[in-house]
Amino acid sequence: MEWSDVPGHLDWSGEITNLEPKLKVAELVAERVRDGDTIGVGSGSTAFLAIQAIAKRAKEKRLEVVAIPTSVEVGLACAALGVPTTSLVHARPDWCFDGADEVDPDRNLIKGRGGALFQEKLVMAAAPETFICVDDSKMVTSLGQKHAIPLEVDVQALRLVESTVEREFPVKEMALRLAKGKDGPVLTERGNLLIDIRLESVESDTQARLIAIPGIVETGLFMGFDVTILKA
Ligand code: ABF
Repeated sequence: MEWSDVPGHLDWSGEITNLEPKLKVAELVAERVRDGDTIGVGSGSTAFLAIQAIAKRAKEKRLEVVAIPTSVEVGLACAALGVPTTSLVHARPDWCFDGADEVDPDRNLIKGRGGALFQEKLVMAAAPETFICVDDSKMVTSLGQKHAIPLEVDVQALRLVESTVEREFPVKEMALRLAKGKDGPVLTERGNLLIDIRLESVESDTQARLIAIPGIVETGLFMGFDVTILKA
């Protein structure tokens, strides 16, 4: 399947990697749906396959579901699939599902490769139950092994945040995320920048110390959420 086949997808031309396990885990998510559920819907290819499976099951079994999307992109996919949407302003999810970039043995996560980390964290925080849909490639022994940690940063605070992070953390690499074609920075749905950082190590207080820096709006470290890992 090409990502360009995905209804509502705005800007991605690659193939969905590890499609088979992602399809299996999408079915596992769809099996959890009950009539009347309000579901927080994550972003990324695994979450997309899951909402696709949910839409199919809801249609077949005549289940009424409402989605709370974590990005414009997945909101458009919901619309294309005929799944009605609402927002956290109006409703709370009964449960939510999402993908991840890394999962450690304590179920801490790195997320945010797609830049939707702010809304993803809000929806996760609002949901009493969260399912993280991954394949084996996402499992790590400690966070930061494969992926950088995304930081969502206010535009005006870019230089301040860069210098503060350099001073206070053992930074291996730090890069402003650039748009495809590198003709400018990626802007999040909230109009913020993204900085991707690699640290020597991620400690239990790293999230708290990062979020305390003025100008960092949110980070892609999802630590201490009581999530259930769904793995095919
Ligand atoms: C979202 O999509 C992000 O938080 C995460 O970075 C990414 C995972 O994408 P995929 O399922 O395509 O690997 O969940």
